[in-house]
Amino acid sequence: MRTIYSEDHRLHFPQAELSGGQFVTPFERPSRVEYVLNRLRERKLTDIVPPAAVDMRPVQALLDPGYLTFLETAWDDWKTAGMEGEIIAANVPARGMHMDRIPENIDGKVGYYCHASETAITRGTWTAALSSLACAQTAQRHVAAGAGSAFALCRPPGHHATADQYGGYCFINNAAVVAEMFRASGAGRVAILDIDFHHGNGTQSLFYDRSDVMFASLHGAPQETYPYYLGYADETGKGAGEGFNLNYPMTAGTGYGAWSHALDDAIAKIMAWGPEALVISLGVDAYKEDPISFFKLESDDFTDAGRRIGRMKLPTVFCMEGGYAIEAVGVNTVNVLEGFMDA
Ligand code: OKP
Ligand code: ZN
Repeated sequence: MRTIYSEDHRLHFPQAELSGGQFVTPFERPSRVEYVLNRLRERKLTDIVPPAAVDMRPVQALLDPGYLTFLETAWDDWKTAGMEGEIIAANVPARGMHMDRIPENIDGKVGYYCHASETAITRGTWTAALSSLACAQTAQRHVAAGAGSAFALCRPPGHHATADQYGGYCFINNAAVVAEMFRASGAGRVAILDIDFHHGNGTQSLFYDRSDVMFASLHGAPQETYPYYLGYADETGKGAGEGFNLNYPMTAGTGYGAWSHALDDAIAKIMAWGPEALVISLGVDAYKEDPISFFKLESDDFTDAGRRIGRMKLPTVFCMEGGYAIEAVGVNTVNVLEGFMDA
């Protein structure tokens, strides 16, 4: 399986993340990717290529143009306004306030376009987010051209980003753009399966009223973990999209028995629908040692999960999402890919 990778991800590394009332080194840091690259090479998965130039057309169709302009210009506007530090949202439109009037002041704009203040924007964030997107797009073209599968080593991740909000370390929803590109390249039905520990709220929101893209997510229950305000099992889609959104929230301590049961259920429902392409939001933070998550998967479980996904025998693009037990991220990620190829 080919990996698409750009070193431009390094341009996004905020000094700090707000966590538990302290500023800490961000969990989502560049070294995560180094561990994945090293493990790929160790396992002789050495077909690692840079992405082609990003194509903004499918992105503009899916996301809010004002949001994209905001991301592109936020750093300059922030500095022009005399701000000393990195961009962190301090004010957000809350209950009882206007949800649809965009402030002129950059500090206000930041809150309008952000849903979680742990995520900072830096000078290089936009370039890094575009390089992450470019990896996903190049992987999609490779698979649409008949490759069978590809691994987009995306960083920063994407599944929490909506049409007009960043947060949860995500800025542009790579997996959603890939699904949209599969549709544009002729696939009538596309499934997105999100196995990251966190609910893919951004992906869900982007396709919630659509019947051409099915979204299934296995994740920590929103009562207990980020993103807190979305990801319940009764969110099944709306309008034409009713029945095309599948959430599998699971409680703290969930191990591979219950998790793989949910995975099998999601896979069965996806296969019964008959999609022509599959996008995997590949986070490995369901791992037992993950510092910000609470599932109990072992490294070998990721191989088994990859095998189950491989048995779907669908053209598949893997988009890297989370995983913060840094030294294990490479092994766990590559285990999924090897299980997939071994199916
Ligand atoms: C992104 B992805 C740490 C809290 C972190 C945000 C988690 C974002 C996860 N104190 N909250 O889905 O792996
Ligand atoms: Zn996650």
